Amino acid sequence: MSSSGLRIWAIFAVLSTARALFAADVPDVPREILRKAAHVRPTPRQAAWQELQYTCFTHFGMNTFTDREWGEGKEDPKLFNPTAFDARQWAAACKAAGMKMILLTAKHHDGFCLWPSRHTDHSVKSSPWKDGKGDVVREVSDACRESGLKFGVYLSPWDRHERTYGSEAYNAFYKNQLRELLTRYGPVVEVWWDGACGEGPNGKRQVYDWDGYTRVVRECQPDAVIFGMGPDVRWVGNEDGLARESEWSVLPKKGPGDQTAGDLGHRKYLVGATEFDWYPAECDVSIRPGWFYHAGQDGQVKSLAHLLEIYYRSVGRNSVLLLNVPPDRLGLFHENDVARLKELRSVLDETFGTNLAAGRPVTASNVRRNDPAYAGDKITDGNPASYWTTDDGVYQATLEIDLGRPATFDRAMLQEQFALGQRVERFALERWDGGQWKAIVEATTIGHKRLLRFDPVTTDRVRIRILDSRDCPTLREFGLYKASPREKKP
Ligand code: FUL
Repeated sequence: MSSSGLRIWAIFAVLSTARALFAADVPDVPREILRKAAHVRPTPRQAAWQELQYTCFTHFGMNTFTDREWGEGKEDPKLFNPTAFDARQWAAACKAAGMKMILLTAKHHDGFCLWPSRHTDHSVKSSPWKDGKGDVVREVSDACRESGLKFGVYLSPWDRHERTYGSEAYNAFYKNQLRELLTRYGPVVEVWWDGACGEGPNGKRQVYDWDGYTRVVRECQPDAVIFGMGPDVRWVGNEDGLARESEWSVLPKKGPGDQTAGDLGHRKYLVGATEFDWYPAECDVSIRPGWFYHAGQDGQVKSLAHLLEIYYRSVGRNSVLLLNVPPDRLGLFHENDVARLKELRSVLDETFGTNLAAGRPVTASNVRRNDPAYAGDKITDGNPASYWTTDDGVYQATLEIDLGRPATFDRAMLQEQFALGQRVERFALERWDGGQWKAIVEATTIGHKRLLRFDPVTTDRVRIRILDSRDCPTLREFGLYKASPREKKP
């Protein structure tokens, strides 16, 4: 065989092995099951939450004053005294960072309440702060409303202070606290229930009335999603802020079992499934090593490069990013954290400020019923309500985008019309090199948003190839960008 013949043979062998491996990995799931999964939709509250994209977690409370991560519940309320507390400073920093919500630890595991609860004295009302007349939840929720941010609450189910914990009476106590938080402070868009409990082998055991708690949330704040032990939003499975390479919002019913497992919505879990849930992922991570403020960590605020990595692998992988910024003992976001948030924002704005595909004509291989309402250029019109889709039974398609002139880019953004379901399993991006189409990058899921990074490419035409979709694919928006020089190489 000639050397060029050998090369062709080798390429062919590699390609067939790759195809065989993919086929072995992807079981044959009947099309009706795939279609059923593809048609599971988010509830309006889940869809609204998904659009927030980038949100702020604030761990603030007794631990801020004891330099701990988990309090014991025996702390003296007199320790809580943030001398320069200013929730507007938090809100201003979040707003400038482009975050859309503040989710506050109204009560952490130590049981100390940041609002004057009628159901316990272990709260701000027993502290010297504002002579016991202060209410952190009030001030933060007001500051959010004033600056156009949404507001969410973390109410720890595990409570190391409350004496009824471990008995049925605690469920009533917890519901009463929920009711206070959800009726006194205006709209709440997310309620956070974590599953942590460090009671140990001889510790108290609480049988939580999750269904009862859920009913209280639905009754008091029907638009709020419930995270974690609740039905609406799932923990991504790590505290590093990173979603999976393939992050599905549709999972077989009964939950994912092990939330830390890989590729939870993969076809292999769909075999034999008959019911599905929309159960999207949220990525929680702290900007510092701890969730609470520790002065000793002032020099350990995550770097710009680290935060960018998190952003691309959370917001850019069909998840919502919940980035924790812990206020200090003064009751303020620390200047180092504020500066880093600002830096991140300016780099993201620089990268995503100019979409080189905006308004450009798109030719699609298939358009549903040939109806211009679903035409290819709906993906470059900047209108999130419009989208491209195909006829039923079409699971592969191509969309060619004419950039009009050679453009250089190294970032791409794709969105499905996720309110209709999540469908795309695999797609590729290609560039026209003047004579033929060349691969840029291949990836799996899209969902609400997929961000891709690759080496700079210069071309005047790009092509999206939908390689596999559970039902007729949809695309809502598409973008091409040149990364800010302040971004390091991927
Ligand atoms: C965990 C808690 O135990 C940590 O303290 C922190 O609040 C984190 C976000 O959730 O379950």
